[in-house]
Amino acid sequence: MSNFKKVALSIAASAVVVGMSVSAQAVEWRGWNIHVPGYPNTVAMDKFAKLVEAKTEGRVTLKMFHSGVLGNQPDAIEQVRIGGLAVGNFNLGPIGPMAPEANVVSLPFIFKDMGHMHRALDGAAGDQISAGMAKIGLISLAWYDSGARSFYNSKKPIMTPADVAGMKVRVMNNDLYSGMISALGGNPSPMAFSEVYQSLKTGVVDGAENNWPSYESTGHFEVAGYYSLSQHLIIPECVCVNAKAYGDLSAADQAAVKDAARESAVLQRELWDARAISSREKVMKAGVKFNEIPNKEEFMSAMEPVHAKYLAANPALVPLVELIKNTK
Ligand code: BDP
Repeated sequence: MSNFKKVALSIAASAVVVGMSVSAQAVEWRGWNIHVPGYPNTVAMDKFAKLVEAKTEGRVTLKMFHSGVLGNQPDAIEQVRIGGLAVGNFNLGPIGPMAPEANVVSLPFIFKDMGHMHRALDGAAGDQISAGMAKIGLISLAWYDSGARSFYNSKKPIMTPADVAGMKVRVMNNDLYSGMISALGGNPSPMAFSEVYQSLKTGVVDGAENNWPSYESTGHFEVAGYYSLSQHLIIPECVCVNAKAYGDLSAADQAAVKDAARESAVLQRELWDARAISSREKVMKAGVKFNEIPNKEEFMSAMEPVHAKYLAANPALVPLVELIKNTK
């Protein structure tokens, strides 16, 4: 054997030894979260981090980065997919364009209410959605709540679809949301969450759509004071982990991490319900003009073409959509 080969072999052998000792050491994960301190997801993700460390007896530690400091959501999803980051609390909205099964939750009005969404996600439909996410490298360990999204704007109360016509409305990055605004005759403007406040304030957009807690925590209510209860989207969120980082753990540690996520989700849902009420109270006290939608069916039928177009382009998803609609 040449000297060169001997050296190469011994380097390879020591690399194996180093590799083994590394895997026996603690794994340090970094986690992304878009929300500010005190938000239900932030508190729950911190609890997740604590539980991960406790339940794996320190073999896995998780350092959470909140307030979107590690970047916008589409980029963070990509990072968790490729392993630049291990963990993220993601809304399924911006995951949808990459994972077709996960995109069905972004069809307007697909869920009747939060209970329907929970039953679907906790059942067979949730399993199919998780499997679709796993195909793109995201393991969904648990589902978090994100309430129902409604329209808000700086101009006027929205009562009928015609009121949205001509309005410039910010949406999350997903063609389904752009299609939804266009179907109402509005002009969709996909943009990062962090840019919405300034865009509303300067009139770059007239409105946006979100749940009560995000409308309040971002201060959007200060610059877009009409909130109209359309509840057109009920989008679940995940505690997602990079598939390889998760796959590299022992079976026992995988179970521990999953347990930790599920326990954090129980807390998140409790905190969510409380925050939805307190956020609503806070913005109402601040003078937000709130209205119910007299006839939601008008919005449902105006948005129906979004479903039809999507399913015509993705016929393989028809059974999943049916499964969700038929979940009692
Ligand atoms: C919030 C979600 C967050 C999204 C945000 C948005 O929790 O993940 O980034 O909406 O509208 O409700 O971008």
